[in-house]
Parts: sequence; C-alpha cells; structure tokens
Amino acid sequence: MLNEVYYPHKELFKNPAFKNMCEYHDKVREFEKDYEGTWGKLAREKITWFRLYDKVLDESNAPFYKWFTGGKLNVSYQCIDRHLDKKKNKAAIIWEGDNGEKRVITYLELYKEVNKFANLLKEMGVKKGDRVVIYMPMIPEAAFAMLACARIGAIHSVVFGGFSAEALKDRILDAQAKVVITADGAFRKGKPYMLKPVVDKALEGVDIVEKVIVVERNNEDIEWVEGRDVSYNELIQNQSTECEPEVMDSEDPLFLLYTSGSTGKPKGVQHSQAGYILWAQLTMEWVFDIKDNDTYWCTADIGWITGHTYIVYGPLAAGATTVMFEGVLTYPDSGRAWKMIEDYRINQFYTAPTAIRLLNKIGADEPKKYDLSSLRILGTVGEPIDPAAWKWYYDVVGGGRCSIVDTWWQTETGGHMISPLPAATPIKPASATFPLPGIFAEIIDEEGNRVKPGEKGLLCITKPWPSMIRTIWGDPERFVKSYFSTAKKNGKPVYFSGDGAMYDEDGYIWITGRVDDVINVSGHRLGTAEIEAAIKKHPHVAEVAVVGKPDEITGESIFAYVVLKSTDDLGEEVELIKEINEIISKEIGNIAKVKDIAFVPGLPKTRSGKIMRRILRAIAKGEEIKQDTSTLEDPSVVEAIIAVVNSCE
Ligand code: 6R9
Repeated sequence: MLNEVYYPHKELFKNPAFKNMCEYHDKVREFEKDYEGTWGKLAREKITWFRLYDKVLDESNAPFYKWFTGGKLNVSYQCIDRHLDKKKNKAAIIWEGDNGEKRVITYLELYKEVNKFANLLKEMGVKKGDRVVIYMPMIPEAAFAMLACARIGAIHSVVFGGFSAEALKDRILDAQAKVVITADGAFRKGKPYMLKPVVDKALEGVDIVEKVIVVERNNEDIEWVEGRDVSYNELIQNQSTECEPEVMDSEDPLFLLYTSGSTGKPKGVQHSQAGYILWAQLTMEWVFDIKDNDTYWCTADIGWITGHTYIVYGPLAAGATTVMFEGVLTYPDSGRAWKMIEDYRINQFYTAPTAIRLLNKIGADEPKKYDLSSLRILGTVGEPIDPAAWKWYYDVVGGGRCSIVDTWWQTETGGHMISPLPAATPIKPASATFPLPGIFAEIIDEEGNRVKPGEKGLLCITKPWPSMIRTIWGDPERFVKSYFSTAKKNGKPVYFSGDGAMYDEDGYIWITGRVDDVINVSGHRLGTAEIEAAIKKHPHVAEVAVVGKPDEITGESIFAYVVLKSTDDLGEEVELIKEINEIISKEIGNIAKVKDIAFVPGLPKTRSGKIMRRILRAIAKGEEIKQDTSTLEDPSVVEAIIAVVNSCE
C-alpha cells in the first residue's frame, strides 16, 4: 500500500458532478437520510419515462429487489430518440477497424440503423421477452443489435467472440435463445478470423434456434444453412427506419450476461431496464465527467459487462460520443492506443491493468511520442492494479495531470460501485478509494461488523441499488445462494461480491481480489470448476485442481495440478499439456488455457475429501507453507507436490 496522495487538477474540470469531498459527503448523507427519495429524484431527472414509476424500491420479496415499479420506459429511446432534438448530427459511435478503417455514426444514423435492425428482428419472429444471442466482433452492428433488442423488448445475451462453440452452445441452451446474431468473422492483427463456423458448430443438434442473422464483415467464405441463416446485409435494406419502441416495465429484463462463479456452470446474470440504465448514465456523469464535447474511449469488448455499460448503454444514455475499436492495442505497434487518443482527441480513456502493464512493458516511452493533451480522465477496471502500473499510467500516459479512476465493480453490479470522483477525490495509487454516493459498499465480517483498518474482510454491498443483478436466469435459488448467503448485517442477508478488501487508516478501500475460486486472467473471470471440468475430459487425467498464480502481465495465470491415471503417461508431459490446452480451447476458449501444469502424485485433501486450494495457491506462488497440514488425509503429499513444482522451474 502506498500512502502517497494525488490531488485532482481542478482546472481540468469545468462543472463536475462533485467539486470536492464536501459535496461527496453531502450526497452520501442525503442517501443515508432518505434513500428512496434520493434515488427517486435522480430517476425522475435522468430517465425519460413513458409513465412515471409508482414506487422507488420494493423490498417485499428480498433479495429479489424491484426498482421503480410501475414505471414505463424504453432503453433504446433513452439512448437514442430523446437526444435527436439537440444532437441528431452529433457522433454517437466512432468506430475504428483493425486496419485503421473508420466509421462515424451520428445519433440520427444510429436511430435509423437500430430501427431497421429492430424491424428485421421482428420479421424473424422475435417478440418481447424472447432471448437473442449476440456473438459478434467489435463492429457497430453489434451495438445496433443490442439496442434493437432493447427497442423491441427482446432480451439479449452477448457471448464474447473468444468463447468456443461448446461455451456458446451452453449459453444458447441455458437462455433458450430463438435467434443468434453473428458475423462471418472479423479482423485481428491484420488477418481475418471466423465466427460463423463456431456458431454452426454450436448449433449442431440444437433445434430451438430458428434464425441466424449473419452480418458481413470480412467477406470470407462461410456455409449457409437453408431456411435458418439469413443475410443481414441483404435483408436490412428493405427495413423501415421507423420502429415504435416497445413500452417496457422498469423491471422487465434488459439482458443476460453469463459470468463465471466459483462452482458449476456460468451464471446468466439478469439485469433490468430502469435501474440499470439510470446507473449506467449517472456513473458516466459522475465518474467519467462526460461532457457534450467529449470523445470517450473504452477499450473493452462488448462481450463483457464493461462493454455493455461503458461502450454502449452508459455513453449513449448520456448522449456522448463513444469510440468502438475492433483491433488490439498493440497492433500494428505499441503506439496504436496513443495514436488513436491523439487522432480522436480522446478525453476519457478506460482500459484494464493487463493492457496498461503490457503497453508499459513493450513501449514505456511510446506515449511521449504522441499528443495526449486532450486526456482528462484515465480509467482502470477488471482486476487490482499494482502501484507501478498505476504510476506509469499517471505519469507517462496522463502526463501527471489526469485523474485516474480505479473503478471496482462487477457483472452483477451493472455499473461502478467504488471509484474516485475525478474532480474531488484525493487519490492513493491503486486504491479504488470510496463507494460512490448511493452505494453502501462496506468491508465487513460475516456478522456485519465493519473490519478494523488493515484487517481483511468481505466486500459487501449492504443496501440494494438500482443496477443490481435481479436474479440468475432460470435459477433463483442459485442467485440467493451465490450472493446472499455469506454475510448478514442487522440480521438481514447482504450482497457479497466474492472479493476481499481492506480499509486503511483513512478509510480508503483496497481490493485484495477474489476470496472464492474465481481466477482473474487479464481481467477475465474464470471459474476453477469450469476449467477443471474441461481438463477432466482428457482420458489420462484422474484428478485436477486449478488455482491462480500471480503473473506480471495478466495479473493471474492458470496453474493446474494434474494427477494422471497411470504413471506410464509421465514422460509425455509436453504432449499432454498440448492436448489439455486443446480441450480447454474447445470447451471454453483460448482465454482459459493453462500456463503451468504440474503432474503430481496426489492432491492435498482434508479427511472429508475437500481439496485444500490454499496450499496449492501457496505452492504455485513459491511461498512457504504456513498452514497446518496435519488435518490432511496424507500430509506427505505436500512435500511431493513441492518437489514436482520445483523440478519444473
Ligand atoms: C467490471 C468487471 C468482476 C471482478 C471483481 C474483482 C475484479 C473489477 C476491479 C477489480 C480490483 C478493480 N475487479 N474491477 N479488482 N480493482 N478496480 O470486471 O466485471 O468481469 O464481472 O469481474 O473483477 O475481483 O469481483 P467482472
């Protein structure tokens, strides 16, 4: 923990939502005094309602909280139509392709494209409440598709383009999707890659999907399934540019987004309309200080929550210009990101610590070659940032002027929960600082007592908030069990994030990372259970345990301890590692590949058969084993594992 404090350069902020910490504390107190009233006032100010809500918060069926019940709205209307009066010719989306190709889509054009897409979806038989899976590259049509679903009240489920056919199939089946929207493929580092063949494979033996809408992007050859596959480029031409927005209830589902938990298959996190869009927009204003003339760039993929809230919904609800990028930040060279910031005069840049560390490593002085003076705010998200990366971001990228907003939040929270306010909060490098006003994030023990400074505790959110997860699609019991069964406050179950955290003496929050069996590789959440299930499919594997190991660039990497069925297979390690990674790519995707595998004689288990992952984590880190191993069924296995791991290095 660094105790240096960086104060905001106030001259960068003309009219921020919070000018200083007094204003922050005033707002926090306002929420404390009148929780519902304060949220209600914000909802009335920020949302263009078709019908105002009756009640701000309905707690009658907690933890299935409902917000702004009785209210009617449409999220695509909130993101597009209501801006047309003043901003029809303003750039809504600026898109840059892998090869530098550019497209600017104004709000009026966005309106027309989304309406055409909405009409096309209707023609394909999609109705309010139907699920649509979007498996797309980072092209504007992906955003049109999301907004078109929102327009007609269909529930989208975006699946990251890096997921395999198996992973895609699981998500299609779980959501019982009627339509899949995809592209032939796209470009990455100057080369075409394919998506449609993955969809074809995912749909083998699946009969619930009636139509696959294919957008042309890289024009590579693909197969067409008669009667099922339709060409977006052909059919879109005949669609009307007008489509009445469906009148949605505040609590109708807006989208599902699958994310990894500590056990079992990925969970379909369900978000709703009004609360989600309110917080997406408000955090753009509070945390990113988004102003009318700003150009804002978030480098996430739309397959993750950051892409949903902070490339599409938040910026557009705020009437901003959002940059969408198809390529990778290091191609054609390590100056790509900085060149784009210079070219578009980006004011807010939002990326992940992994990207910051990588860009630092391959081109520490590269930012100095570009004019980055337009930048005001630098954001980071997805994993804990380390002080060294933070300082490089601050000094070299931000020229020592910009506010860094280290935003802590999750798929389940919908938007930022803990973050500095750029014009107000004195920042300590690598601390997410304080909860945003209205968010009661607290570090507590299981009984709800606030932990003392320097002590680790559970990072919980002790009051419901508008953009919170509503349930896990099709599995309400798992929703309660996953999030509302670990900690209580005043006898009432509270939301537990899965992260551990600490306060320092000044009350700053320091996130220490997941306390459950979720591994965070390059800001991507992966469940150990999913990876282990994939590895177990290898015929020679008897047992496996997977843990996270600290990694200089990706934050964590995957370390697998594998017990083989027969020692005869030892000696074939290189082949086995290759085969195991092939299975992982097929079952989940390349993002879940293991970096290290140790072939060990056994796993450290308690007498009740539970794998002691803490020991395995310590061994992977090269730490001394401090835990008591006497409760293990076979304590000698620990020594044997250490010997194997040491011999691998
Ligand atoms: C938005 C997003 C959520 C998990 C979360 C935590 C980690 C996110 C962080 C952070 C430290 C930050 N995380 N932001 N850890 N500092 N600023 O990433 O959602 O993919 O659901 O991951 O990411 O561990 O629990 P998601």
